[in-house]
Amino acid sequence: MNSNSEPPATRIVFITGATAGFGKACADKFAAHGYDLIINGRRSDRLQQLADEIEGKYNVAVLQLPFDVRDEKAVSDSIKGLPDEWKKMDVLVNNAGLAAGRDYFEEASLDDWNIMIDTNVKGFLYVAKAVSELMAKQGHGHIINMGSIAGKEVYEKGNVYCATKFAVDALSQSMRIDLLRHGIKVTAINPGAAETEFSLVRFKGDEETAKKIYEGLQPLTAEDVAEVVFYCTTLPAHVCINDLSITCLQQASTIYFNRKSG
Ligand code: NDP
Ligand code: 8X3
Repeated sequence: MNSNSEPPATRIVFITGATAGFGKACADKFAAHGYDLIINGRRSDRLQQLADEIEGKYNVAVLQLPFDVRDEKAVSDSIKGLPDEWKKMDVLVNNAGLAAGRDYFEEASLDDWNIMIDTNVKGFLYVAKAVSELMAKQGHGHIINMGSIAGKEVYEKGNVYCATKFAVDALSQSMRIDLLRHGIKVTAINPGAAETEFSLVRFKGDEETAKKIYEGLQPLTAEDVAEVVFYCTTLPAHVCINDLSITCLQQASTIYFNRKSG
């Protein structure tokens, strides 16, 4: 843990997967609205860069919490080891995740399946569990889980990635029920195609294949998703958006697109 900032006096958001894409855009959005940030990701250099950028732009405190969400002990030690002031989290954006590969079921790689299950389900749970313990003690909080439209309907070659996002959907519902007595809001956000580093990661650095996913589309941007995530936190205390799907105008489902040529 890199505790390089003064303890916060304002609202705190903890964002996993803040080194790129949705998480990074959420960091900027929440900071712009005066939140102090706890930012996570595996790439420490990017966390440092983001912290410098945000602290240069906004008058907020940023705490870097680099860990791999798949490492149960690192997750637990990092969150339990937070200074007391930083444990008073108002919002968790449980966002770290990835797709690895897009292959027919019988041809897919077990390594790809393991990394997705370990990150999107087990890592997701390690973070959610540790943070919900803190929020239950303080009697309030808002957990925003990053699902996907892939967690609402499966598509060809989506197999295990879709299954992990169906798990996020089921767990969001379960968490909402189990955390009800603590006054904790649980929101699942389910984006469709958004141009981030997601496809580059999924296709293991193959830029051409990654680009094809967005061909003929004006896809969602990370900032579009951050806008929606932030909006969900602005509603009155008694109002909770439970589940929200968001696509670009040219996408109607995981497989129906209105792509423009040329
Ligand atoms: P990016 O690849 O741009 O960002 C992913 C983030 O997750 C990075 O900050 C990465 O950080 C972090 N991450 C990945 N694995 C781990 C890990 N083991 N431990 C800690 N952090 C990790 O993708 P997006 O921003 O698009 O994706 C964010 C979430 O949104 C994912 O859960 C994804 O499934 C979901 N999603 C994406 C959609 C899209 O089309 N882009 C649509 C719907 C949902 P680092 O590598 O530094 O660890
Ligand atoms: C990412 C969206 O449709 O590529 O979750 O699976 S999709």
